[in-house]
Amino acid sequence: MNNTDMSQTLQAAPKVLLDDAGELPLVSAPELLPIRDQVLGGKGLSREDGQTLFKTPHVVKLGALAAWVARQKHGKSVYYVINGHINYSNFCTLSCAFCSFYRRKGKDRRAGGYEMNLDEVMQHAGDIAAGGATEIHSVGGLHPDFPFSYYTGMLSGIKQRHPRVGLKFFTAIEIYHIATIAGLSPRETLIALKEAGLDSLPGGGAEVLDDGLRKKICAGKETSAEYLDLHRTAHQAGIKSNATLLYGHLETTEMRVDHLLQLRALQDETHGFLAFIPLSYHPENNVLKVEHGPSGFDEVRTYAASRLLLDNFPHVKAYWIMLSIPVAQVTLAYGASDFDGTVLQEKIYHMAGAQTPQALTVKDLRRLIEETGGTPVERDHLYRRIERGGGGPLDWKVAGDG
Ligand code: V47
Repeated sequence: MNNTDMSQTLQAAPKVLLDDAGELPLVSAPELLPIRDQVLGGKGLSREDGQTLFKTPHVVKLGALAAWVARQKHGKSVYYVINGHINYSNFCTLSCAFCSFYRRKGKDRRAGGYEMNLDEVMQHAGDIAAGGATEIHSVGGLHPDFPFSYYTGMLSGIKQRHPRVGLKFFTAIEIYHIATIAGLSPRETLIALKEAGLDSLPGGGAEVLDDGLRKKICAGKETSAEYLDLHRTAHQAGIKSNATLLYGHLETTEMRVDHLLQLRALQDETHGFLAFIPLSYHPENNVLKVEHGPSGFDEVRTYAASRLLLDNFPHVKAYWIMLSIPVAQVTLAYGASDFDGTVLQEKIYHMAGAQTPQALTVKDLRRLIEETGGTPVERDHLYRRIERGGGGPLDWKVAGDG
């Protein structure tokens, strides 16, 4: 394309492509022009386009394009949730190389193994709900001897006490584990858990959907197809979910692109994913020999590439706990439209060396969003808008569809 053609294309493009300073983004990134045209035309990007996203030196321009996509989907709204985490136990029958959280029950010489009984779980849930949370996120290790009733009891006990709070519980591998304990199929297990109070599934455990790499970093975990199948089954059972990518360790860019395309294909089939969360690898206190996690540059690139490739996902989530607060804030200019939440009591990343605080206040979350020019919108676990009254933390109601 010569310069005259290019300026005609740009003039014909919608005004919203102009950035705040009135300048045309992407003019000096020729490799991104066909990608921009595809995005403008609403066409899904190809595997080759995906490679370009991860290789282009024009990361800032990539970010502008991804931010434009987020704007088209959500305007200036940036979502956040008042939530808390309950990591009910870190005893696990697996020993994933990247994981700093797990301990082998009775076999681990390291300190720090723990398990909560149901009273303790209820206590934590009560604390989280009393702070006005609309969502509880709960995951744990594959515990060697908790019975099925532990998992159903956790859900039904919390639901009974806090019926309005959304319960986003259990990764795909936990569901498989619980199914084995229960002697049920994964589908039957999901239905039983839903009846007990399960509302949605978090996206954890996807790691990288490449079975060769999975053997190295998470041997014994479900295969890529099994991860996808569990989410498919959940969506078919009316349970929405998220998806993740653990990046910045041994994976290649081809694997990252392939991972995103597999998720996009499943989303085309089920429309059951709410958000995608890129999880940057934290290298401390585990056995995966990688000198350092991804650079800030790689982090924002991965956010932008994810936003552009996953055109059918409503949200890309900036999980500030592992990004650091400043980088999380910057991802809002690279396609992220959700800042996650207050995240009381998170353990997985803090055991892997995350230096972020244990929780953020709503005031901080809103300020961080406003500083980027975004409009903070409180959401629940299904991205419905929450309205708060002046009657204390429990004075909230679902006000609309986001
Ligand atoms: O499954 C474990 C990852 C995940 C490390 O769905 C690590 O809303 C980096 O999935 N370095 C758990 N990552 C967290 C997770 C999540 C977080 C926030 C929101 C949502 C959501 C999901 O963390 C694990 C694993 O993939 N992880 N160890 C580590 N050293």
